[in-house]
Amino acid sequence: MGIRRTVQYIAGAATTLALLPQAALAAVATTEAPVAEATQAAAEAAGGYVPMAPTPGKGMPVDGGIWFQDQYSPIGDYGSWIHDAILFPLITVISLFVLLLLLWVMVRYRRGKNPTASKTSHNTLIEVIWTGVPVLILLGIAVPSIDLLAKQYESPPEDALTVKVNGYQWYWGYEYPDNGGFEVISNMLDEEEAIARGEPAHLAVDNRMVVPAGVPIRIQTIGMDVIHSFAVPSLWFKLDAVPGRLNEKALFIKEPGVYYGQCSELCGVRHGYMPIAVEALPKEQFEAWVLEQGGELPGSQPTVAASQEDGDAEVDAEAEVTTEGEEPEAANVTAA
Ligand SMILES: [Cu+2]
Repeated sequence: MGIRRTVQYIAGAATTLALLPQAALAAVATTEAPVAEATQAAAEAAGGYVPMAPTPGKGMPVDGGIWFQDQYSPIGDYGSWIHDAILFPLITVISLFVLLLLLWVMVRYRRGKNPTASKTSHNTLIEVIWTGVPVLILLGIAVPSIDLLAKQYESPPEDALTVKVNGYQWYWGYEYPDNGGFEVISNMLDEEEAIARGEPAHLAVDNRMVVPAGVPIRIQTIGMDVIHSFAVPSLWFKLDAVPGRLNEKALFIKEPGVYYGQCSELCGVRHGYMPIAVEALPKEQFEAWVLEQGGELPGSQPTVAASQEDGDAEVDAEAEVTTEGEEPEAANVTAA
């Protein structure tokens, strides 16, 4: 009866796993978007910022995926290495070993084959082994995992670029205190528009969090109403955004790309509709984007526009940022 139950349970669990709505999450848009491409080409010719087209499968979930997403940060490489090279092989070997022992006991010592049971109750050697070996295994796991934990808490270097991530019900705001303090408001695109732009549904946003690749970044998170959590799986990044508390964590993105994530703390009815899209650009392109948003570069003269018209230019620039994009009303919709 026990075995049958176990088999039923395993079969049930396997079915549940297979039916997980991976497809729903990984609705990677493969549709070509000629209109979007034409617009992109035109804007590129004009030298302006154009949202980068995502690479299918990079920085986003994939159909049927049950493994970690490919990692694009050094800490992500290390973390997934611990999983792939240490934890996963180890649990596989231990599970198979225990399964073999169970099968061996069930067959070799069944009543028919072994009518007179042994009265042995102690065996010092075996007891020392089955205590010592697990201790060594746990110590072996503890060393790299505590190391990973410590690395995840390492402070960003002093010259890191600061991006302040504000969690709102139910959208994100990205503030750039090192670049004049402008804020980019980021709302989810609806499904048709995301697919039309060649982006994954439910993950694409109107205005992305744009950052430089290959330089250290200091992410600060805060909740403006309730607790949210800023999480991007392919960057091995998750940090809660708590009201009244500024959390800080280092982020380093190895290469340019678009990396998607989601709010990972239940924050209300539209918790599932406040995705994150991080666009990492080469440093010069990032700086061009900052100037285009009306921001300034640290250590440099104020931008031409700002020096010409003083305060007015900055106010205008900020207003432009927050209302930019074709769907500014999305913010109102979510707030209603
Ligand atoms: Cu949230």
